[in-house]
Amino acid sequence: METTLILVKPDGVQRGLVGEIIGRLERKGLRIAGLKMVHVNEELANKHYGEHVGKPFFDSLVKFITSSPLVAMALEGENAVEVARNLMGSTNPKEAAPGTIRGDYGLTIGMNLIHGSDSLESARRELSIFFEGLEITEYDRAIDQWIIE
Ligand code: DAT
Ligand code: MG
Repeated sequence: METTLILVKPDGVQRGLVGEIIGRLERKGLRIAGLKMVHVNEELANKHYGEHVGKPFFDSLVKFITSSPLVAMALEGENAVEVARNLMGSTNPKEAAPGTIRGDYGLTIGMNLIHGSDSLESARRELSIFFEGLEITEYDRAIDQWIIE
C-alpha cells in the first residue's frame, strides 16, 4: 500500500474547491490518512519544491504557494501515487484532459489547483515535510472490502 502527499493549493482553497477536490480522490477509493490546513512559509516552500530551485518559474511558484493557506493530505491506497497523478491531470491545465481536476478547473499553469507526489520516493520525502508521525493515522474502513480485491 502506498501513501502519497496531496496539496490543495491556495487557488483551490480560495475558490472553495477543497471539498470537490478531496471528494474526487476519496470517491476513487483512496483513504485519507492525514489532513490539515497549512499556511506554508518560504522555508517550507523551498524544501518542498527543492527540485525546482533555479528554474525560471521558481520565484513565482514560491510566491504562489506561500500566498494563502493550502490543505495538505496524506492519501493511502494501492498505487496511490500514480492513481492520484492520473486524477490530477497534466501539469498545465491547458493540456490536462477533461475529467481530471486540472482539466476541469484550471486555466493556467501557475494556478493548477493541486499537488501530488510524482514517485514513492518523493512521497516519502514530501510527507515528512508536511506531517509528523502521529498525524498520519492507520485505521480500517469497512468499505475497503468493496474497493480492494
Ligand atoms: P507537477 O505539479 O505536475 O508535479 P512540476 O513538479 O513539474 O509539476 O512543477 C511544480 C509546479 O511548478 C507546477 O505544479 C506548476 C509550476 N510549474 C511547472 N512548470 C512550470 C512552467 N513552465 N511555468 C510556470 N510554472 C510551472
Ligand atoms: Mg512535481
